[in-house]
Amino acid sequence: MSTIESVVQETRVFPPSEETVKKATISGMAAYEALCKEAEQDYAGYWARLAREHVTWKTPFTKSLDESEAPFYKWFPDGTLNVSYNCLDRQVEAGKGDKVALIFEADDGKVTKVTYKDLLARTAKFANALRAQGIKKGDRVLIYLAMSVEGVVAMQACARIGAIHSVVFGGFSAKSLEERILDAGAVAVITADEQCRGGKNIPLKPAVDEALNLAVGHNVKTVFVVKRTGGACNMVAGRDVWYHDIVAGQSETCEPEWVDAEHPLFLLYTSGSTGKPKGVQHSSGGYLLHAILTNKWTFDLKDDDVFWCTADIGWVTGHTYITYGPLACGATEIVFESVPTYPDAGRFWKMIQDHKVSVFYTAPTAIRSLIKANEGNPATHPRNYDLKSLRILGSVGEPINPEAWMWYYNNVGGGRCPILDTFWQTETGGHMITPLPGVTPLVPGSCTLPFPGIQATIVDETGHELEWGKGGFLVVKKPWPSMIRTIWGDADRFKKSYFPADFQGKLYLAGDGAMRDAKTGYFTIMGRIDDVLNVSGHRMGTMEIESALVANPLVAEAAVVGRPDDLTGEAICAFVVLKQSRPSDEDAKKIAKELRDWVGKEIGPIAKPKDIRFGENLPKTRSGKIMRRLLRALAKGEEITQDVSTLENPHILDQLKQNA
Ligand code: 6R9
Repeated sequence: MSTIESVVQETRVFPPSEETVKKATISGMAAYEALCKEAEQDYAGYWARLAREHVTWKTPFTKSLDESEAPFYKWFPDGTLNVSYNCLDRQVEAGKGDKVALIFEADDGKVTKVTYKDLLARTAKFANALRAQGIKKGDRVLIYLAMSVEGVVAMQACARIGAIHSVVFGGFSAKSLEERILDAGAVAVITADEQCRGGKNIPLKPAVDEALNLAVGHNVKTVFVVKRTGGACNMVAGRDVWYHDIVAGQSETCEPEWVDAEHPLFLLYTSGSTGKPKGVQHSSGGYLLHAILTNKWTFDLKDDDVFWCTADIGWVTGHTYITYGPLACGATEIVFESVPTYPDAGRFWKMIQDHKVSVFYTAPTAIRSLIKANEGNPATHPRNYDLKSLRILGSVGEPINPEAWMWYYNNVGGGRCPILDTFWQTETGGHMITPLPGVTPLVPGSCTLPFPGIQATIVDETGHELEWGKGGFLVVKKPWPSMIRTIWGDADRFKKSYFPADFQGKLYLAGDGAMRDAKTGYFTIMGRIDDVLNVSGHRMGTMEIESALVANPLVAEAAVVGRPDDLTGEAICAFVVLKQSRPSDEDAKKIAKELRDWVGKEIGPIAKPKDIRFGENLPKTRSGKIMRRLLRALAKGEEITQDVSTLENPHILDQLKQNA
């Protein structure tokens, strides 16, 4: 049974426990509904009230929302603030200086605790070092670092001086880095000699060197290098500086750059339906507000909580739920360098036990791989660990199938902890549709109801709202503070992608299909409606992978589709036509490996196709269009029962059934 069917047929309901309701900041359905109503009556006023209560402003704003250039909305436009001040100084000033902000656990298990006072001092020193290199407000700084204290410090330091950071996940290749360095017009790169994952040291710096060699006409003047392992590291004189050298002797205080609420805090590149990744631009004030609110309301973060989000800072989840949100709430949080299966599949449970984690946020793909590993290996099963500190669990990145949900609920949460299935996107900045722990009865596989103030609904292709029970396009009817502001350097693409003319330019189009339960109105996400795949919670554009494949000298033509996969949610399946004749057997295997490695180099290992199938041609209509629906059926291994009468070349379907 497909996930969608099993979710739609799901009848189990888990109401919040009395204890959870009592403790929760948003307590009870009536409180939730009151907030939704307030927002419906006056959304600008609702968010303005919250922005005054939760954000510390240097200059208070007088105007909550400027819609004059919609869809380029401006929230709290005449207010000024500094995000790093809100995360760090504010906690120290409130007497939390000695509270642990970060518990860093390294690959080898070594633990480093950093207090708020420490984190502020480290951020100030690096911010001063950035300024000393001439980096200033508005400059773009690219960060290519693994999970580390320095990663958080680097982002916070950029925010402190008003520089716009763009973090690139350490798994992306030199080629991907090059593209982002050029598109963002970065003036500096922050990286490390190597990263440590699963007992291995993996070089990072060589990819930066290669990217800068490739990037013709780039503006990078300085490369800051964190010494993580001390492994061999090429340093280019006059350009590369060691992080530890440059921060030594810097002052531990640094006056923040007070910026307008709309000043860009960061760019984060993500995949869309065309070949080129989009630089999603976020603001300072509105983004920070939602980061704070969702940590306080969805995760119910309290002063004594220990929060752990297992995402990487290279993804948006690591921005909102590691670098910014938890710190702006003054929480203690874990920063984890390693992988869930090292040294064994009990690593997560052991860390929850050791650090008394109370709120745990991870991805369905991690849960599924741990189910597989732990059900086969009783020694690392969660039942062997003391997980009583947990009170709230979260899920993000892709739909969580009810089976994985139940395992997570029973085995990790001991049947006590609500699972918050949070639906959101790089573009939305924070949670959009999610249960709240003290409010929402849970249904496995459903992300339930919108976060208070988010006016989400489902429409048909003309933008008309559909009744509950019908599937359609997920949209948001009103602007909200943490929404994407634009695509860096491509305002036109921003409008076309997110506020299309089909919907009169008024609805935010998420790019996901969804439906609402006919009785409860609960949302179920049915997957992307564009050419974007979700592999292990990572967004990959099919066009991006196709362009990488056709860039290989052997390849004449390629088409990429997704197919369901038990472990990774979706798997990448590539249909390839070579310039030479169609290969078979060993030859096909050899070329398939070559092409996988090629894609790994062009984009990164996460983009390597799982299946590669060779054909003399691709299934095309007589007018030459690739019939993707046939490819999707072939990828799934389905019999072709569809109408193939418009197909130019039916015999190639047989060829494309075979995996190389
Ligand atoms: C935060 C993040 C966004 C896409 C999104 C959707 C999928 C994320 C989900 C979910 C079902 C959830 N997605 N959370 N689908 N249920 N709880 O993942 O951002 O990397 O931009 O991906 O991920 O398809 O459109 P991002």
